[in-house]
Amino acid sequence: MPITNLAPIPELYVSYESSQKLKVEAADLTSWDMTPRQICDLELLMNGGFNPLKGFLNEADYDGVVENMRMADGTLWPMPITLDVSEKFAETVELGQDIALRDQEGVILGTMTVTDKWVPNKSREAEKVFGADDQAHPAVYYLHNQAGSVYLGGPVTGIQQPVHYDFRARRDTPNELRAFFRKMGWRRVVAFQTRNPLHRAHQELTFRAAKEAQANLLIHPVVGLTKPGDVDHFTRVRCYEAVLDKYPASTTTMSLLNLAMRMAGPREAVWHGLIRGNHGCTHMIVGRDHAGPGKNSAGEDFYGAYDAQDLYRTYQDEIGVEMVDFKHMVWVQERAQYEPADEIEDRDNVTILNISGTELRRRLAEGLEIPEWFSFPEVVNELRRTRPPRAQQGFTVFFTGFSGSGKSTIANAVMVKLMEMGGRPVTLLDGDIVRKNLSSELGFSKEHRDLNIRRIGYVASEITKNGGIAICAPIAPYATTRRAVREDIEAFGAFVEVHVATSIEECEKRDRKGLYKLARAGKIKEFTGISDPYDVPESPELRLETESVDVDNCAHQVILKLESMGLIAG
Ligand code: PPS
Repeated sequence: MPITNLAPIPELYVSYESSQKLKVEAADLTSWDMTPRQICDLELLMNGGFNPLKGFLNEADYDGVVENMRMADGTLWPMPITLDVSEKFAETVELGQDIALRDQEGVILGTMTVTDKWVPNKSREAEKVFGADDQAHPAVYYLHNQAGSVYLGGPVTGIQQPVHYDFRARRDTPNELRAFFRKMGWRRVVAFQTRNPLHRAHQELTFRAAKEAQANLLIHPVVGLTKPGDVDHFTRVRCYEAVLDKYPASTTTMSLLNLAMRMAGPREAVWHGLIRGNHGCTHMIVGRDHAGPGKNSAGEDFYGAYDAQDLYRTYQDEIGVEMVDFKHMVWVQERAQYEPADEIEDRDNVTILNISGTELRRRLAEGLEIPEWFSFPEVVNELRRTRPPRAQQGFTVFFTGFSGSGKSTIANAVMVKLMEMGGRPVTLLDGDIVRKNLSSELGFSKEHRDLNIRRIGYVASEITKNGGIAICAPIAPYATTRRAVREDIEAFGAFVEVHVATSIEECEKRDRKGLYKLARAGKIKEFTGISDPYDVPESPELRLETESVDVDNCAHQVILKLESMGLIAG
């Protein structure tokens, strides 16, 4: 395998002088405000992390990449790097036109000459790239619900890097890392890709991998976008810093990679290999279930545990970065050390210990002990600071149901009961309150309802993040919007969906506000349950039948649910 980490690789940036000029000129161009994912992609396009890509994929390259992981000229590339935009924006752009690419503050990071514009077949993309058109896969969900419907392709000219204010000293472009390796004389470098905090087992396995490959070690965590629900990168980087001290001096370094992961398992492993090659690494550790997205909607794994290793092996020579197989490390109590699970010959006579990710989260959530053989105390402290036990975290209770189902009444009762218990501030975001204070200009079209729910979700996520309790009680008729809100909130604390399952017949019979009568008479249009849809929640945390149960009992069921989830101390 060639030594790949010596010479600089091509970047898409123009010189400083040209960039100053271009920046002024680009201010007059039609501009696209990039999404967080596009900003990550653009950074790696411009700095050579996605070398040999010269821009967002054009249609021919996209087709090849989707179909068989090859660009039109045959180059291996497994992941579609596309500039998805809205139909409305696409209509304003002609082929051959230059557009400015802006970050979320409006800073122009680069320009793109649009050579291609097309409407992709997203289901095909999902099937081919992610293995299934199943929205349980986070990238498939993103593709169908967040990505724009038109793709633009064309070469990019880089003006400036996205600005990062955090951990600046730990961020390196591929060429900066290459220069560092050259300076240090590191010819063989094994990369460890990660989106999780490192514990003792990881430290052992990475150290062993480096020894086996007779290489230096690069801890190369992803700090762009990872899987929804992951530990935030600020916490993780503080944890990594603590673990770095545990390696022998000057064998190991760490650099942060602003990659937006897709959780595409096997294809993602090949992509990670190419990216690490660009960053000057000669080896990469590929583990069990590398970049796995979790379970599909039938409850099965999307990919086989070793599919990523198999695909990587097939393309290893072309990738140019040698794979180091991950060893499953376990703690052998009698010998007080980590050993590769498959090398323990006396396994019947020794005690083998391991703590799974799920068990770790449970212990953190419940404030239970995490033994020193499992993780370094500094790492555990950081994790506990970010994730206090559940009974001290913020959370959101999200009631959904028809108008007149009893949401507001039950939500009020729950609020009062929680306030009686004390400990955390409680905010009620009732449908009516929100429509008066946050969404007074909105009506009841799908677009407006979605906006209304996203606003509620945003406020609730802020409350949750800051340790409070948010109680929401809108109709929230659309499942996809409820799911999006769930994702936003679960980044900070629990999301407890409560379906107030009063039937439409019963709501209409009660008709407390007289609205159903008006809806039947056609005087209120788009009325949920009468002339507008309601997606019944498939698996809410709690479903309340209200027809023969009084309000106090319904509220009590919610409190019991919160207790059983560990959100309030028993
Ligand atoms: S949504 O769909 O979640 O944005 O709705 P929400 O903000 O909860 O507002 C629902 C309240 O608005 C009144 N109302 C209507 N509801 C449904 N459909 C239509 N067309 C409509 N027009 C007005 C109604 O009183 C709802 O109040 P609740 O508290 O649910 O009874």
